[in-house]
Amino acid sequence: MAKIALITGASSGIGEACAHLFAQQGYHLILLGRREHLLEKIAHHLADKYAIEVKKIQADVRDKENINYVLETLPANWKNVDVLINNAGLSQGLDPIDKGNTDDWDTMIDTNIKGLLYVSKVVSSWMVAQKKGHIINIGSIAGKEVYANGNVYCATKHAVEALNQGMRIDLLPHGIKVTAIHPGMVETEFSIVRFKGDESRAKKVYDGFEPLLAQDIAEAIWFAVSRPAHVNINDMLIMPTAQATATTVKRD
Ligand code: NDP
Ligand code: 8X3
Repeated sequence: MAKIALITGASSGIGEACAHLFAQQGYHLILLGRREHLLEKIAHHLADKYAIEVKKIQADVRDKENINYVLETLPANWKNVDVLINNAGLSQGLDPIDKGNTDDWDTMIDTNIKGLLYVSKVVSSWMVAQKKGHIINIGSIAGKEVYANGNVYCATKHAVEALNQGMRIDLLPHGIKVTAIHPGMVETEFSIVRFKGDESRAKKVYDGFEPLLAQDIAEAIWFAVSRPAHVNINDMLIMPTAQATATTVKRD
């Protein structure tokens, strides 16, 4: 059987770009996300175009019981996951700590940290059993720096950075590779989600410079995954050329 990649947050942005690139490389795919109609469209297109098998999992990574259920009830041959891309994540709001919305904080913490952990626990146990695998954790420049009003989102991505290191240590005896990919600004649905559907505010984030494309990040992930067995990329920080730090951007 061809190799299998499980991608969380595969319905848009970086996850969708990874689905395309891994399909092109002949991987079978497990695509996880909440918006089933988007997963369906992507799965249908990729299965047709690349003659691969695609399983869709409509699920919310925050729902621990359901994540355990949908993953553990996969057919045995689909549990031979070679690559897990922990990509599902989001930011909600951009406010100082005294004005933050605590529901938004819960959503970010539950998705970016706890959701990533729920998926990783199940899939890493399969990888331990098969003594191989590669986990890619999508962090952020926000996991390397803290910027004004980024408080809780930055904290979740710093947590991803810590978990990435912890996973690498714990899974070392089992021959499992662990890599963090930390993007700077990528134009996806990220800012639309952060600003709760305010598309004009979201658009302004990328005004006057060329942001990264989701495809740029997918290619970096593929670079990490396609290294020889003795090479692991621990960590990659990838920025638009016009962005020097989280908030230092050269705009026209
Ligand atoms: P998008 O909003 O385009 O994609 C986010 C994906 O995550 C969607 O597929 C969404 O699917 C999924 N998702 C969100 N919440 C959940 C949930 N509870 N359960 C399952 N899936 C969920 O943004 P990006 O592609 O940019 O974001 C991907 C990752 O990259 C995130 O972790 C983000 O933090 C990170 N990142 C993004 C940067 C950027 O500038 N864009 C920079 C640095 C890091 P659905 O809504 O269908 O569930
Ligand atoms: C998303 C990038 O702009 O919030 O992780 O630092 S940003």
